[in-house]
This record gives sequence, C-alpha cells and structure tokens, in this order.
Amino acid sequence: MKKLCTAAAGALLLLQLHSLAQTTAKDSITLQHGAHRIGNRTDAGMARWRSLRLGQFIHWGLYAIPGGEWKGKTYNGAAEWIRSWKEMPQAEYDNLYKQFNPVNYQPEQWALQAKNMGAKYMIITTKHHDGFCLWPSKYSRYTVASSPWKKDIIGPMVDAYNKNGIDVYLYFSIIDWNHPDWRASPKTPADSIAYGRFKVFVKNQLQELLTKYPTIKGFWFDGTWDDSWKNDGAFSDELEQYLQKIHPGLIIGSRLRADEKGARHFDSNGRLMGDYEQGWERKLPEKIADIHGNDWEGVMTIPENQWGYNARWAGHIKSANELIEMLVKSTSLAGNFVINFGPKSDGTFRTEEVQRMQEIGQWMKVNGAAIYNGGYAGFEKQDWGYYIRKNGTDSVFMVVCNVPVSGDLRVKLPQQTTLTHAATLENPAQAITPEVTGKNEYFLRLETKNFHTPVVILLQTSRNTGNDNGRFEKAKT
Ligand code: FHN
Repeated sequence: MKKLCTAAAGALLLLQLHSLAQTTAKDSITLQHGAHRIGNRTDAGMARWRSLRLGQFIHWGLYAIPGGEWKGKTYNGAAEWIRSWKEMPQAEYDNLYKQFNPVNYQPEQWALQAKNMGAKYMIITTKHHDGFCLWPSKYSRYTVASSPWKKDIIGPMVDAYNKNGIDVYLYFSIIDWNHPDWRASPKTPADSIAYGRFKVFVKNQLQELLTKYPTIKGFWFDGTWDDSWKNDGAFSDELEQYLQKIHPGLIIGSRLRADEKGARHFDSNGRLMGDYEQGWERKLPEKIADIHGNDWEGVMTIPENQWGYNARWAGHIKSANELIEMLVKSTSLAGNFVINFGPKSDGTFRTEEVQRMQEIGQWMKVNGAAIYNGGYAGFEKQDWGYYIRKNGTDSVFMVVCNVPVSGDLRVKLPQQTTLTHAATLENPAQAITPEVTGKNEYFLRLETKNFHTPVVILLQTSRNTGNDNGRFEKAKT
C-alpha cells in the first residue's frame, strides 16, 4: 500500500496538470462544435492505446513507384508529395496505378518484423493525398482493383498484424488530388456543391472501411488543414460522432476536427478535440508541461522528411539509438511514439529500415518492460536520461542514454522515499549498490561504461519517515 504512494503522487501530478490546463483555458466562447469532453478518455480501449507506446507507421502507395525521382530528376520534397512537383506531369502520376504490382508483398512477414521490433500498433495509409486507395473501394475506380495487382492490400494486412497481436489504425487523407469534387478552398457556388458531394464520398468511404475491416481500432486522419475542411466544423464534428456511433470505442486523434471558428486540434477555448493530441509530427514535447495532461502521440520519420519510399535518402538519417531515445523520451512524457517506414513499390523494405527494426527489436526484447504501459514518473529529471514509471505501480525505470565522465548517475527521489534496490534489466540478478549522497539522493555507478545502447535500471523504493537525525542538514548561510 505504502509502495503505491509515489505512483499515486505521479498520477496526481498529471491530474493536476490536466486540470490546470483546463481551468486556465478561456471558456468565454460558446461553441457548438468544440471539445465534447474534458480530460482524457477513461475507457478500456483508450487505456489499451495508452499502454502500447510503440507503433509502426507505413506510408505505401503509388508514390513508391517514382520513389522521389522523375525522368532522371530528383524531387527534394517528401516522396509522397511528388505529384505536386512542377516536374511531374499530373496525368502521368495518375496513370501510375497501371504499374502498381507489389509481387513481393508479404503481409505476414511485414507483421512479423513489426512484432519483432516491439510495435504494438500500426497505422497504414489506406489513401494518401493522391487519392489512390489501397482497398477496392466501391466508391472509386482509382483503387488497387484497377491495378495489375488487382487484390485488396488492406484486408490481408489487418489480418496478419492482428494475428501477431498488433492493433491496426487506418490512415485516411481528406485531401484527395484525384477526386473531381475535392477542393482546397471552394470559390464559387459550383465549388461548394462539388465539395458537398465530396463530403458524402468521404463519409461513404469511411463507413466502407469500418464495415470491411471491423477489427480496426481507429482512424488516423490527415490533410485536414485546407479551408474547405476547417471552415465546416459542423461536418467534421458530425462525422466523428457518426463513426464512433457505428464503431463504439473507435479512437480518433485531434487532426480530424475543426470547431466552427476554424480552430484545429484545440478548440477556440483551448480544449483538445478528439481522443489524443495528434500534432506531434517530427518533433516531440520537451517537458511534461508541454502536453497539458492530454494523451498524445508523436510520429517520426527516419530521414528528415520522407514518409513514402524515396530511393535517395539525403541528409541526416536517424540511427536506431536515436529512435530508441525518442521512444524513451515519449514514454517518459506519457505519450506514444510511432516510427515511419516507406516500403518499395514491389512490397519489400529498404535495408536501412530493416536494420533499424531489428536493432530496436533487440533493445525492446531486453528493455521493453520499461516501455509498455510506461508513463511519467514525477521524479526530477537528470542529465543521464529519462525516468519512466510503470503506470499505476511503484516501479520506476531509469533509462540511461548519457553516462557522465564521473560514471556516477545521480538519482534524486521524492521526499521521504528511500532507494531499496537497483539492478539493470539486462542483469537483474546483480544489484547495483547505491552511494547515499544526500536526503533521498544517491549515486549509482554502472559496472561498465562501454555500452552501445541505452541501459535500463529498475529502481525499487520504499517510504521513510524523513527523519535523518541531522545527517543531511542544509547549510545555514
Ligand atoms: O502531408 C502529410 C505527409 O505526407 C505525411 O503523411 C504526414 C504524416 O504525419 N502527414 C502530412 C503532413 O502533416
């Protein structure tokens, strides 16, 4: 019972942060289509999402065919945006579906490698901004069914990942460059009528996806920043309610909706819309205050900004250790971390991606206990890395990413807490003897400094009276 006190303190801090964010929000604006809930969802589906922590994002579509190049020229933007490049004739892009034939696509193998990486959920692009559908939608002819491959891509993928214990989320772009009725910004009454038809099409496709793939856990919306979408908050609000009604528990992040004033993610009173904050793309929060107590997820590319397959990765390519550190940081700040992969058009993955999946998987095999169901610890952060608390327990992990030259890792526990045991996850049988350096303060010394991946130390603590008989009296100055 006593042991749970520090866990409770951490949870209380999060709650306080949440209520602080909510009470400081200006509630002066009356909104019909603002946030409909204060605080995080508390149901089992959302608790599960919160426990998964590591996800795999897959961007796969026609853009994998040019792979960032067209007629010998290299596009410097994100490969999946190549259709918008002036060097790429749109008609030629729109005909790429005639070449889509991923003969080496093996969903079981995809799922297995994601599982071995330690991913507990995945997000797949059913349709990116180009409008090409990876499922045979009855509402469009621009789908896999018209390609030489002919078969559904999504169904076998959902089955394979689910079979391997991985939850599936469907990415769906509202921007649809191929659809004749899509508009970024309707200018004329005719545009508005066309966009009205487009909204019906969107709703139909989403309903179709839910019917065809009923085991999915949520939608991951994108391409919702245009005027056409954000100026119709009523529609996105109704759509979210409709989807969650026909598929109870469905998880939808903050990208889908806008309020009636066009505010996105957070409504005009500063309250989060949707089930979690979805704006963390290629960046992560720095500190717990940045998340305002909300559930959140960060999505990350391995190179700078390439989601779909790009034959030439340029610039800085993140190593497995960098990605692991980002995962750890996200977990320590109570968020999920999703790493993106862009398979080639034949259905295989590039070597760099396979290597990273394997290296992360090796680390997760030993240290995954610190990640799954991990959250904010409430301990004072130190320069060596991050603390993670196993949610609802008294177990706190230190994930050591940088060892100081002294070799001593400072641990500062909350008041009236004593360190009773410390050992690495790699070698749990060998206890690390702490040196007491102050009231609730210790140095831990790792036996070897020659490690090549972050080391995780599990701390066990107990409560004390706080009376040290003057041993750590403060200086009187
Ligand atoms: O434009 C897209 C981009 O191509 C990619 O899909 C990312 C993934 O988060 N979302 C958009 C930009 O926010």
